[in-house]
Amino acid sequence: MAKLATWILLGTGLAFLGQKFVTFREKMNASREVVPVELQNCHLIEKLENGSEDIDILPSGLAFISTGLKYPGVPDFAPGETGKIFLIDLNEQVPRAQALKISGGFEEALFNPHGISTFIGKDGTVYLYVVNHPLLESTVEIFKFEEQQRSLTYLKTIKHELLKCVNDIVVVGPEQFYATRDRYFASFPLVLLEMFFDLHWTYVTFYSPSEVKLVAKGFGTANGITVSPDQRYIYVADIRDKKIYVMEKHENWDLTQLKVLQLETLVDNLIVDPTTGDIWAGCHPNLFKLMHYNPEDPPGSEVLRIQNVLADKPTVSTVYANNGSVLQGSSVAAVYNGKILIGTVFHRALYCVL
Ligand SMILES: [Ca+2]
Ligand SMILES: [Ca+2]
Repeated sequence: MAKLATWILLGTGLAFLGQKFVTFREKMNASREVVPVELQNCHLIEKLENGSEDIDILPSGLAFISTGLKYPGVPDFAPGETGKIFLIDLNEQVPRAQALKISGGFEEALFNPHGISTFIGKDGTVYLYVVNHPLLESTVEIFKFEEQQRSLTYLKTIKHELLKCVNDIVVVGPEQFYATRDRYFASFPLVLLEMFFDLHWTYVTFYSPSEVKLVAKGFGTANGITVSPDQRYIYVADIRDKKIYVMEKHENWDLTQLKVLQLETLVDNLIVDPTTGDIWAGCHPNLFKLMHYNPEDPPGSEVLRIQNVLADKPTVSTVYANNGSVLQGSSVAAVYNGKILIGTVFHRALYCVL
């Protein structure tokens, strides 16, 4: 009798794990092959060969790009190289990428930039906030952009108990920002378990020098975050659940959920076009391929444009999709004046005229 009970228990356990694995593969879109959608007049940008995970474009057309991300579970083709912030002027006929020098005593040897966000002060000073993972910890670095010299001056580092495993940030005031946590556990085997068992333990934090608090929780893997042009709504991507949350932002910085968009692809970073309010999303058509990198069958890229996000039926269109033959692991797409810049987690960056 005891033996039978053991077999039943074992069988149930295996069936449970098998079901979890099937669900995990479905969530990662493991069987999905991307249907190509081409753009005209595209070229890969020279010097950006080691990731371009996040992009932020100033109203003047200058784009900041974070490169060289090292992150558990992500391929790394340049193990010895430290991360950098590059600048591209999208007004140029053939935009060139230039690495920004950093002054002010910043420890560049440990620079591992991830999500970024710009903020323009009342006096016109441009600040660049960067999620950094020195030794795989999480900090937020604040730099001042020196436009004449095309360089960054390091100002300060922010660390906080509620700023762990940070993926992206959006700055909403002087030293005030929202940040996403993309995993509960820091070590990669535990992250896999977290995904495998579909835990929803990640969240959004609001940070200011006087108050730090959780403002939204229960995400599978909170990832990209941005704000609407009128500053009323915060958009949060849950990459694992293939969702974009529209959150209402209140005077006390709390967020309440207004609506959720269910998509069919794994959404990474979000950028809002300041002129139209459209959301541009860098997406992973098949995240399984990114996590089990195989150069013979690489992960693809996909860019979505979401128009009228507040309407009953927003328009979602695929602007670009590639099976990895050109661009692998797209994480962000930003537009400026009829041009688009598509960045990736670990691969190259593509520039196209729309
Ligand atoms: Ca960002
Ligand atoms: Ca991201």
